[in-house]
Amino acid sequence: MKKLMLNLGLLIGLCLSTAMQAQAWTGEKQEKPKEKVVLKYGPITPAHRTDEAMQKFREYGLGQFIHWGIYAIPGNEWNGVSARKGAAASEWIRSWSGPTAPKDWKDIYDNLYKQFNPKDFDAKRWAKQAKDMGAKYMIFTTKHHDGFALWPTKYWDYNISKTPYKKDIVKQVVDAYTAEGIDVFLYFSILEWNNPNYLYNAPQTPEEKAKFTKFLQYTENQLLELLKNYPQIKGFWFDGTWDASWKSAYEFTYNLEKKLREKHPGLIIGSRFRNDENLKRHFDTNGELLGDYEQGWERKLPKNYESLNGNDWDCVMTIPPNGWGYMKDWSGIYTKTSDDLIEMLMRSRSMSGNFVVNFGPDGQGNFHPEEDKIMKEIGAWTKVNAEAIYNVEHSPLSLSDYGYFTKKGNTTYLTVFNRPVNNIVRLAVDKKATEVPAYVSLLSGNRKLELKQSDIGIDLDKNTYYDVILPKDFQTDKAFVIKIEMQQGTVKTDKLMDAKM
Ligand code: JFZ
Repeated sequence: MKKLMLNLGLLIGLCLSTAMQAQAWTGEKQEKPKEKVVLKYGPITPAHRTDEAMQKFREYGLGQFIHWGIYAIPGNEWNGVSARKGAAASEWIRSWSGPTAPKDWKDIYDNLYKQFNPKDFDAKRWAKQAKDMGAKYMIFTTKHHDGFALWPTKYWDYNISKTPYKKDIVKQVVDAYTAEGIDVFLYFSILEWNNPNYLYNAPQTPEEKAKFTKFLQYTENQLLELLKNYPQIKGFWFDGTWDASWKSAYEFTYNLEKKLREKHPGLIIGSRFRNDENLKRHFDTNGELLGDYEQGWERKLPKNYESLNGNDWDCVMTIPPNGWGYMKDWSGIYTKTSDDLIEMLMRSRSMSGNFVVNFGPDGQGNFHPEEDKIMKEIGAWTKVNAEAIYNVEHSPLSLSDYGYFTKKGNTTYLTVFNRPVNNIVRLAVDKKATEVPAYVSLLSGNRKLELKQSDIGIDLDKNTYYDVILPKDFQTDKAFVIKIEMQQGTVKTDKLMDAKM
């Protein structure tokens, strides 16, 4: 039995990355059955909620994710040994095993909370920094897979009140960000590695069933506790919902989602909370989204707008390749630059999605110095280009190699990442379009730009072209936005004579 447990531990440890891959979201369109199947545990909310909370969600544009917990103490290494080449990413370090892992590692980890005392933690400073970056919402880890709760939960002793720090961290974060006008969503992992009542497989025996029922009740208690303690929150961001145990509890999870929504009108829940009775996650058996927005875009982006089927979505992104919690050492790996992140932000916005950048503060409550720098750089950019980022949506203009289009009413924005060598930005407009560019300017400095139609007249081309001339004296090393006012009108095309062939 002991050997089995050991093997299981090893297996879980080593296969976590593989397991994640098996989970990996492909972004492919969900297959729909020919005839709609009647489901008892399908979606609870309509496909495209039109209430105020959801309308605001669509306007957010940029978000901040924060992964913080006990794993911030090791910071992805222990006694000088980096876990980076092992199985575990930063916040997964508890699952470290194999020859590189310290002896009794899980035991060491499970006692680290006795040292958790972040003397520099200042939620107001974090919130101020997030606001300066331009974040309109934030997602905060209340409890990750290690089960440690950053709020003083009544339902499990392994929580912040048992650390030398003692004070409620979730409350400070919710209050400080809300005061800055940033909406707060709470990250919550269902899966718990060290909870004796948690099961990976679907419960079979009466003992297992009794245990898992206790676990489900505990989860419900904690979620209701969070809603009661922090009524300002706008939504939950669920994780760790992929195990067969949770999937088998679809009747319970359906009722729980209903309960949470009744207690908290307007609550936003993504597609990673529960599955239907056929164990379909994210999308149900009929291909309908389960939850209010598609929550599968983790460190990846949709290939195009059409593939999203009009669903709301957000993308959450790490700065290092993977690793959400604090990593002491950023050397030897590619870490995304503010330019990379701004590019992904605008790519997301051009497909009507939100983009959420993750930060992992250290054990004292400080961001990595590089994270401080990235926040500042993104902030400098979002300040100047706010109009093109917030409260905008996908534009029907043809995709462009210069950058990404976003749109609000009659105004279209082109964020240019690739500046043409001849300084002529050529916009393709369908010859049958009923709206055409009428006035263009540089968003930064509000400088009017020359616009002319260039109907280059290639046979079989459905488009005509509008040229925007960039002044040679306009120099920048960052992406910039061309603001295009569209006007009702039809396109004039030059046609001289068709050749006889
Ligand atoms: C999960 C966590 O395991 C991870 O530690 C982090 O908190 C992240 C935000 O969420 O990781 C996942 C979950 C789902 C997928 C990928 C990574 N997925 O569906 O592709």
